Amino acid sequence: MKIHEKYMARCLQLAKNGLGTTYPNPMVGAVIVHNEKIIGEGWHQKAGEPHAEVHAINRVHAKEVLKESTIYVSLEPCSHFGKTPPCSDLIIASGIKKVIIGSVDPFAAVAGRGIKKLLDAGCEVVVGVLEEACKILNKRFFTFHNQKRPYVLLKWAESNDGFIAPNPEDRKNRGPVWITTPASRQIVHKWRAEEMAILTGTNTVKADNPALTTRDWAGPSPTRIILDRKLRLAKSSAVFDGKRPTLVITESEAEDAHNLKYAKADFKKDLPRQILDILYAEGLQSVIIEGGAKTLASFIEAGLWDEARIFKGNVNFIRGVAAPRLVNSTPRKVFSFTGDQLAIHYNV
Ligand code: AOF
Ligand code: ZN
Repeated sequence: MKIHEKYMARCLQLAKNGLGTTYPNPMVGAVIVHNEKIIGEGWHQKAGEPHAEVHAINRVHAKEVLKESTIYVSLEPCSHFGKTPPCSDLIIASGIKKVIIGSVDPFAAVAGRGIKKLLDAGCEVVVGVLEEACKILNKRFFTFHNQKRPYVLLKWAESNDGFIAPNPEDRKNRGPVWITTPASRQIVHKWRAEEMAILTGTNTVKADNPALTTRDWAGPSPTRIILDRKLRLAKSSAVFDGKRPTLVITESEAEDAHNLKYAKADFKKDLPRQILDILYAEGLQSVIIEGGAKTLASFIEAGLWDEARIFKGNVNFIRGVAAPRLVNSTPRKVFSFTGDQLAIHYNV
């Protein structure tokens, strides 16, 4: 492996220590190298706390060697006064002359200004080392700032013969239907804990009465986004239990209440786009869409999705609600889980 890639890979490794705690900030790692030895390392741990570069510089004992050292950082050093002062100023003041950067920061307050500051101060700057990996690590942050919308994940389970739910008649006759095994519920709850929002449509709330929480996984529950065009969903639905922040998207008027907010949209046209605009305005950097078929299909048709996670079970439904079909799936990511490793349970 080439030398820059080697140290940038270490930055990425360090950055991942911030998984789940840096939001809404990205995960960032930094490494300081002197005579081919790492003399300081750091990562951004929590929004409001020092950035990766600050920790790395603080870890160097012999500050006088900084002027002969190189700093590697997975994201462009910042140029703005946010909750903390600019890292590019700190690097310049430390005497470091060589800065190797993974990716430009898409955040509008930085977006190249950190690099400019460093160049203006006479630093040698290299940009784009392991760039793709740096962007993938913070895919939610990059999508949010570059595309002005949250990162969109689609999730569903389908029967072996391609149905997302059995026919309502069969549901009555057959009782509970499992697409795969119970272990999947835990995986799904882990996934929910990794996202900022979880969205489901009216029919799914009616049919399954899901709570959309992470009760089988130790992690935060995302904000629930519920589509309820005419506000006809039962107030007793689990999603309206008031225990988690919940945002209802509707055409009707309603008063906000504890943990319950309403946002208006026109359901007749470009609904997925409007939904993502609402989530962007709320500062939500990602959303996992857990059906049903109609809601999933509307995002697929609009091309507004980034990743799909599909469980394929062994059971056959013969008839039912057809699973969504992915169109234009490149360059998006599609993960399929087959066999009995994962499960989705349909309540009846
Ligand atoms: C860096 N190094 O380790 C991180 C950066 O409010 P603040 O001061 O924490 O600034 C947050 C912004 O700083 C964030 O949106 C992103 O653009 C950048 N994050 N920058 O130089 C870091 N975490
Ligand atoms: Zn910074």
